Amino acid sequence: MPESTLKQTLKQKIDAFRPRTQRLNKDFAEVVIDKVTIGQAIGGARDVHCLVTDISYLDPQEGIRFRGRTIPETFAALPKVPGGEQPYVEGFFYFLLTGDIPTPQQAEEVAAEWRARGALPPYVLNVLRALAPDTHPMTMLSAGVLAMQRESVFARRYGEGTLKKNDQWDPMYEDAMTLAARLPALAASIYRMKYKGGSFITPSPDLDWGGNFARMMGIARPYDEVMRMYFILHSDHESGNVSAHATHLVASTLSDAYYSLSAGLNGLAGPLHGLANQEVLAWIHHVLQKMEGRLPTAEQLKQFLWETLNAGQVVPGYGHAVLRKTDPRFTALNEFARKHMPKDPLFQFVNLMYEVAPTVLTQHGKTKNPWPNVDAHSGVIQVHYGVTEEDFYTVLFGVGRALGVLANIVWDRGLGYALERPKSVTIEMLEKWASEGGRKA
Ligand code: CMX
Repeated sequence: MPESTLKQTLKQKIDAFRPRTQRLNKDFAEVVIDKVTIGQAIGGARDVHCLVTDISYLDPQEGIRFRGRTIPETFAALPKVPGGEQPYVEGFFYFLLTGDIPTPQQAEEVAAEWRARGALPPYVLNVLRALAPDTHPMTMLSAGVLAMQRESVFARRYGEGTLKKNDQWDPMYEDAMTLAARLPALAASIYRMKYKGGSFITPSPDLDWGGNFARMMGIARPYDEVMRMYFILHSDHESGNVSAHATHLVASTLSDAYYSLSAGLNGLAGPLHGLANQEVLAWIHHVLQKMEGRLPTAEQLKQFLWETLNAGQVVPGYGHAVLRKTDPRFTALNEFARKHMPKDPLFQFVNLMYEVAPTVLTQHGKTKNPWPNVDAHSGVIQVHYGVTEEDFYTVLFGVGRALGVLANIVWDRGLGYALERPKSVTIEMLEKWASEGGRKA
């Protein structure tokens, strides 16, 4: 395959960045940028500044910026798929990797390359078929990704013993491109296998990545538009979230993209992370069942929220480890729903929750952020367009998240980021340092 504009541009960018990180590592390694507290050591390393990425940055008040651009700025700048309002996901991936807004031709070039690389090998379907029928779709996604590891270009070239450190990004890029290209077919095959009797739909040579995903799911327009937006919104949330961090951590051992993404997806499958979108729908259904199908009033919804909190459970879709305001991804989905499905009863439920839950969570007094995150909204849009199987929702999150974490591990290898290996201490040490008012150098 001839070297694409994307790959050439990426190579120039990596070469330009590499001396900057090398200089920081060599001349400024002792500069103190953060003090780790006992609370951070036992509290999940919150706010410890020890990961580096230029692909996105999450501000607690403002929310995510991709390559310096807010969500609305990103969507406005990217080239749109002809006949629609949403950008090419392929163009977004170009932007994540390079920081440059691609031309429509460059986005289409990636689209053509992903179409060429995108066929799911039959052995992957055999692996999925061998799993027990009640296997969760996230397990199927992770297993499907892992099954393809045998094709890793990175693992093969590393094994040949001739791969220089500065060249490691190249086979990582090749694996990332193949994996990204195949994810729509993998996810749609899981959906069709699990919920539609295993009747698969082939992709079209005329469609982009988002369009082909909708086609292979068997869902008519405007689901393609919904999913382009959805995948972009879920792609990247800087490096510290569990799915991004797990992918980066595993890749830091020079594991290839297949091993690394599979690990990240396993982290996404936790209810405090990506599984929350499934949990939100389950919670809504629980309330509607109790209400015999009627929408609750604000007062009734408050009671349901207190029941959940008093039972010691979290309210899914609310709170965030970094954000301290409404998640702009929630806002983007809400604006889309207001335009395209304003009368949908589940949309009305989401809006009622948005009115009521922050006050209840504030009164409850535990969470540092009583505002909704992306998972509070994403599922009801899926229901509206016919994807009612809520245990599939985290797979959709995973396909989107893959774009961000794959872009990150290409750059990890480009800049030669080190094996990740934080230091652990014992409780006894912490107690000693606590009694001495801190650790003496
Ligand atoms: N409902 C009830 N309690 C909550 C809460 C919620 N939505 N969010 C936080 N809390 C509680 C925490 O469980 C914690 O309680 P303990 O002190 O008893 O352990 C306390 O408030 C402080 O938590 P925090 O510092 O505000 O939040 P964390 O960084 O520890 O956790 C998160 C962040 C997202 C895991 C948490 O807000 C949560 O569990 N939310 C519900 C699940 C959810 O929506 N997850 C999706 C997040 C987005 C994503 O990754 O997809």
